[in-house]
Amino acid sequence: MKTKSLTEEQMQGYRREGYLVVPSFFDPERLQQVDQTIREITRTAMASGDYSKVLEVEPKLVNGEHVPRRIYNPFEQHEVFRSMGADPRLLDCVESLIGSDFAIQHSKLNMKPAKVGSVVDWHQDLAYFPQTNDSLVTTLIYLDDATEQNGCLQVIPRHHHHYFNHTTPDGTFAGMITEKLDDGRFGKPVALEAPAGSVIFMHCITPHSSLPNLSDKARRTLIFEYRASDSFPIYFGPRTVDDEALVKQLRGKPSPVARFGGPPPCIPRMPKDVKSLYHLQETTKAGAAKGGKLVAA
Ligand SMILES: O=C(O)CCC(=O)C(=O)O
Repeated sequence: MKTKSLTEEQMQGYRREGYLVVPSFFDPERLQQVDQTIREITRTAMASGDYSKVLEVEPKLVNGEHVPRRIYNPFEQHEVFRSMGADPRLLDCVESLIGSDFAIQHSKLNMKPAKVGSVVDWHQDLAYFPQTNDSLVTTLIYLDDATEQNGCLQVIPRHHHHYFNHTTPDGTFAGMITEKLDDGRFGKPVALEAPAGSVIFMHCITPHSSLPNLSDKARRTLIFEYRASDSFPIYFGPRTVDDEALVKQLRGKPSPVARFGGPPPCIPRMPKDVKSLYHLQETTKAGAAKGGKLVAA
């Protein structure tokens, strides 16, 4: 099989813009396997009576039924997802971006089901989990054709060297950017439309979001996060310990030393009992709707 690591031009584009789209990276047969696996996992979880360890559902019902919005930790849950997250061609590309020693630290599958798929508000991933440096890349694999209509990913290019504010006025972590982004100061968001099988390589500080899916087509995205071996988590509570239990070295060696780099990391003061990004962002917006402020006056 032909190796498909990144070209110099693609790497430069990633460094400059903070993201890179590689269209149709995975072929339809591979996507078919993933589709089958998602159906099996969903069916089994929903039939079990307690799906909450495996997946999270949309707040809105579809035809009176719960529909999943996220499958947790797919890399842990099934060999088909593991083989995708450890695919040698994908890892070659990751290696082009963060070097030859790296681990996978997190995975998730966002389902964005037709009609009800939840919004994801603007945020920067590294604001959720501070690290000693910013040599982390997220790969987002579109499992369906993604368009603006079904809520494709949007990014704000060239803003991966600084953090936006993610706190409410009392300093609590909001899980979303609380500064005004739409007044032209930061440029226009770019909607990343691409066919099923495409991969987006996104820097861990790139601001991104996606609109709700009001169309009649799902927009599922399988997400893997990789980090250089010398990027270590900064402890900010028991959540760090839980997250670290999932980290697996995929290439090269673990590092005996931490490297410091990137903008000074923000330390998120997490509210209690946060279940997911969706849950936290919804809680923040509900607080603002009740009269709380999102942004300091
Ligand atoms: O699925 C999406 O549209 C965005 C994914 C994302 O940013 C997240 O889950 O952290």
